[in-house]
Amino acid sequence: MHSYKTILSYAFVLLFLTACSNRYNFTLTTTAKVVLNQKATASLTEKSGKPIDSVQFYVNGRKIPSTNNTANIDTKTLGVGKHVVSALVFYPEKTKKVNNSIEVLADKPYDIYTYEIVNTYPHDKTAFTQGLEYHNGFIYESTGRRGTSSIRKTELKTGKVLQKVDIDDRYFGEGMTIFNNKIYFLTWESKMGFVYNLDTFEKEGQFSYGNSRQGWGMTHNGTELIKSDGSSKLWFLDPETKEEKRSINIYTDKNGIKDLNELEYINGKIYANYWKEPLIAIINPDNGVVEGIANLAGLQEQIIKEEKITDGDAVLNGIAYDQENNRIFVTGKLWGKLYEIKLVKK
Ligand SMILES: [Ca+2]
Repeated sequence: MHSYKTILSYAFVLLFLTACSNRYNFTLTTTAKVVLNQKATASLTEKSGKPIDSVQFYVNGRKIPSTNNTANIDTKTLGVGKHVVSALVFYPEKTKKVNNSIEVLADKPYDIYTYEIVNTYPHDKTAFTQGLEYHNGFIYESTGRRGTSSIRKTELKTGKVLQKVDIDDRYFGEGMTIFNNKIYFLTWESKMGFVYNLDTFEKEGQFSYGNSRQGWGMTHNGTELIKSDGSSKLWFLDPETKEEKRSINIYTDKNGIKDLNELEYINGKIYANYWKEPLIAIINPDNGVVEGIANLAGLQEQIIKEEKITDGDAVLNGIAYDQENNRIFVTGKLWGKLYEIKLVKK
């Protein structure tokens, strides 16, 4: 005779087996890595072929068309970078969401550029350069670190600081750009940006960040402010509302570029220093593809040697462009020189 306990354990085993046979095991398969403009797919399967009523597919939360539990993903519209792919599965009396991702890489390798020095100018070697911009014959610069953060207007030829506003010690200053006679300035971790009058350097307003991580570099394309946040993303802001309207991922044909920092918009491309590297990425703003990388390692080595710089953070950081005379200026944090350079394709 079976004991009460044995009958109970039989019942549990039976219950477990029934539950297993009813359990659905979904797999969302995606093209893991794909090249921009190439086809990618996402498809949903159930391990033992159990009946599925229907599946809806989403990329970055946006629904895409599908047939027979499979969807084609348009990489051209998505642009480069990592994108979230989800499938919402409808099966007898239930729904389940399954997630995966795809990574879209640039469709061609980047060009390599080297540099030629055209002119050398003095630069305040105590300036921890975060933002650099040329405007109406002057160099405007923002500096960082708590206690030494500032915005300044300097004379190109002498490096002399003509006008300066010190930033409250609470803030670590970051990048800046000039748009419609205003200076837009970022702080690092405070999730706060400030707006200054270009002529008087008086503070006129402030704004908080949206989904971007932090404040790093800034430039503009004539209609939108462009902001880096130390990730591989660039954000486009409405200058009026400061709302982050959209973002793009910055990728080569192999990987994303992290720690994007000081920015400059030059002839329809975004030039970006990235933190701790003596390199400038030349980016297509339409799709985030890195089309070129300028290697300025020689320039950085030269100044570190010349000025016996020991601070490990004294890296290349600062790109300014004089559109009228087609001049590119670069400098670095705590560098005593500012260079006019020409980039030469290798
Ligand atoms: Ca700049």
